[in-house]
Amino acid sequence: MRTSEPKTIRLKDYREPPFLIDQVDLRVELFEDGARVHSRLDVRRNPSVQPESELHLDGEDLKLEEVTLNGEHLSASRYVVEDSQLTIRDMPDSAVVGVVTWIKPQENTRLEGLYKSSGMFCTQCEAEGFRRITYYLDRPDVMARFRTRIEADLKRYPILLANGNEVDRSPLEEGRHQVTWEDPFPKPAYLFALVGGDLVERHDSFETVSGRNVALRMYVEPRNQEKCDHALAALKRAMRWDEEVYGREYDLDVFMIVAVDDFNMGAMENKGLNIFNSSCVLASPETATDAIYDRIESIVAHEYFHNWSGNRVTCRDWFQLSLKEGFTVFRDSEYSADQGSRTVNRIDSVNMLRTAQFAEDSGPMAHPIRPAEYMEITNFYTVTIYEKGAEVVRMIHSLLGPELFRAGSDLYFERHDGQAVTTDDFVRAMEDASGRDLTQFRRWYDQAGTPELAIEDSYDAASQTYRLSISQSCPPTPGQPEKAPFHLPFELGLLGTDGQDLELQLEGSEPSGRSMVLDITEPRQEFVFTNITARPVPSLLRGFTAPVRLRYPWTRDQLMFLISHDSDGFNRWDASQRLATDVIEALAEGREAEVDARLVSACSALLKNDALDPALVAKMLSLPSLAYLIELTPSADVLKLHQAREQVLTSLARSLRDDLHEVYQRHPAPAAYRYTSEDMAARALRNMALAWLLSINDEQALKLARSQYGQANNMTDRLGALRAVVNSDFAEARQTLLDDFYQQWQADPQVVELWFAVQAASPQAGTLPHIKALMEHAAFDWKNPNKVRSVIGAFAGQNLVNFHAPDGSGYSFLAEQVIRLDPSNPQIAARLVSPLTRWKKFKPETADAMQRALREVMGQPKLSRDTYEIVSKGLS
Ligand code: 0A1
Ligand code: ZN
Repeated sequence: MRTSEPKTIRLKDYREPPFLIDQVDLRVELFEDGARVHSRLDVRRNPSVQPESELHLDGEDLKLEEVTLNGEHLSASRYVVEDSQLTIRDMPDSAVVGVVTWIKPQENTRLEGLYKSSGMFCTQCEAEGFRRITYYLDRPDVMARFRTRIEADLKRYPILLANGNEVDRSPLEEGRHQVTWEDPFPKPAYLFALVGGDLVERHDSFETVSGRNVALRMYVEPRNQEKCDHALAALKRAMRWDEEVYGREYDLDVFMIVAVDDFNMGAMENKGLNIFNSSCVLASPETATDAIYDRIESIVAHEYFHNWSGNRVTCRDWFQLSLKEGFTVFRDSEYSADQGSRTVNRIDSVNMLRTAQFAEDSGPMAHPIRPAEYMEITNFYTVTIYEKGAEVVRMIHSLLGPELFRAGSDLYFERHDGQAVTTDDFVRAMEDASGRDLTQFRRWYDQAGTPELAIEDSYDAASQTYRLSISQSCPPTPGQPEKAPFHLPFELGLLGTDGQDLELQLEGSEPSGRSMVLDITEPRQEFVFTNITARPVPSLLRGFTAPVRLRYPWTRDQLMFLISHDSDGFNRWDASQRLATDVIEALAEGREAEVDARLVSACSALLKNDALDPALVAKMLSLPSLAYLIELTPSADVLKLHQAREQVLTSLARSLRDDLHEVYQRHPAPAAYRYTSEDMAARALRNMALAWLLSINDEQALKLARSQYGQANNMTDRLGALRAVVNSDFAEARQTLLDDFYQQWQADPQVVELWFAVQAASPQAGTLPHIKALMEHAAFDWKNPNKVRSVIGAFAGQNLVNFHAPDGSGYSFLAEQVIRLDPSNPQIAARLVSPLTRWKKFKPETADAMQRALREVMGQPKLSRDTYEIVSKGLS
């Protein structure tokens, strides 16, 4: 057991900083055995708070070499160095504080602060990494101008980068050189970045709406030069989109992107110098799948959009994280929707929200999008802060409509440019610009949990009225037993017997079109629609206008009707998922023995439907994931759900075998790879057909898979074939293709990660002994988060049948790996352990075994604050 509990930080304890920093001058000397950081801070007392005589600067794992005040050495009696802070006594009203520290980037396995990754120096300062570089007021409401001079060996590190614009460079003695950067925009330290390495530079440029020319540069290791085109193209599209949709222009002369292999998260929005995990920015058709292309498109846009939503206007404190993350995810998802199919995009976001965020919201780590407390802030970069945060902004967009929302965002940026603000400031700008009262709506920011909407309806033929009643409730979450009602937009339509949307007219109101948005504010509300000549089929919560669970007693026939007729593409897909879920649950619970023929006929019709967007067809045909089915089921029995799902899959594949072969032939691969919605949809459908056919060990499909694997000119098709074979019973073919794949791609770390993940996530290939063997593989590397994620993360997060093996071996395996990783990279260890904290979702024996594994982790003497927080909350 850890001897002391980490401190809990609370929003209610927020105080303005007692000191402010106007200017930071850094001189960073990079060496082979460490780095010396000389820092000069222009510090002054904050006039708006009670004066304090001591200045406390944050610092971790630093070796302090010197402290000066206004250029004078400070005597030992004037300062105190402790574990995580440097205190300067008798601070004058203003002074230049000079600090020299020595750090060891080479030994930094946490990947926070300054570290080395494949021979290059780089930084990650969000959330509290800057204090691992030098002593500082490391909090987002302290905003300063930074000037950064980097010195290093010219041959090893010809490229030296920092935020802002380059202002000076010169050679130095002993083969060294210096480059100096100046960032004119005041920023919190979490946006600081520095890079030093032997990198190649890809140039491009962008002319902004006002005619300024911005140099775009991408820096990668030489072997990756051919993998930059997609990110650069996406960047230019995102820059234009932000001008057109939000009126936001870029503000520096240069915008830089750097790719690094070792990175804890996806990417980071450092001012003018975005740093990316290689897997989220590098792509070529041969090495990256369509899903990766999409991911890059959205992450490049996301980081770019932060330049306004995050950098120009930043967060006052870390409780406000969703201010920048929720808004920026909303912005990037709208951007992505504008690039391809809006419906398919929405389906992907909702799928992930309902699987991962709803699970988080019903577990021990449930927190509001503006949490009230935390132990370790890096644990709060969650699907709740990001994805639910984005849904909350989306609801404001739906309630206000696009014009007033834009007016609100204009006001927000104008009013708060250069400030560190709160989610409340954001909502207030929306209110002020629109005249709408969002008082009740604000509950979304401080109440956790997923609201449930129970819908009842009745039709009265005599009065030709249709009555809909909507009741809302929200289950308790840790520390919040009772919830007040939420304000949410609820879009709906009513389908007549011919499948057409009916004209909607609420009693006592004017007609309001064929789809309308209701304002839900009360625990229970009733709506009466008039002039309805026959009982309609309701299409509820169109486009998923609110992040809620919807309960309505749909019959399978109603769902079939929606699948074929709903004018809302999202709800068509949703109906297909509800139908499949209902069928799978009935089998798992033993209420039915055979797969309902209606599901087969719905799928058959979809396969033959060439009027619908093939991308939507592919989504509708995808069965709900096991993770989603678990999320829906109280006291889940993983094996039973998995078997029922497999039964549905194989029975569909058997009944539709000919149709699947036909679909496969109807969507042949074009001669050259194109990243277009049309081609991606064809690949999705083709690979889905292949996977279904291989699930029934279809010999002919194995031939198709082998030849697709051999001839593919892109990674989507190659990996699609490989995955289908790996997940089939063709053990020999599986091994042959896996070996061949590794042979061919072993020099490319991103592709090797795909190779690991395909095996680790496979119910067939990813049994525990095989996972252990993968961890012994030469390409596995404990220091590289992507490798850890692609093997251990994929096993515990995606390979649910094997992870939940009834003997509990998956759980103790995971506990062991978390214990092993925690001392070197606590951030990743804490993320890895989280599947074990979901024990309440499972049947009692499973839950017990999961808790035992958690207790094993908890028993470790030196657990990090990161892992301690997740595990201790997970056990409560
Ligand atoms: N702000 C980045 C993601 C990020 C978050 C935390 C990090 O370290 C704890 C690193 C990156 C984004 O939203 O893209
Ligand atoms: Zn972000």
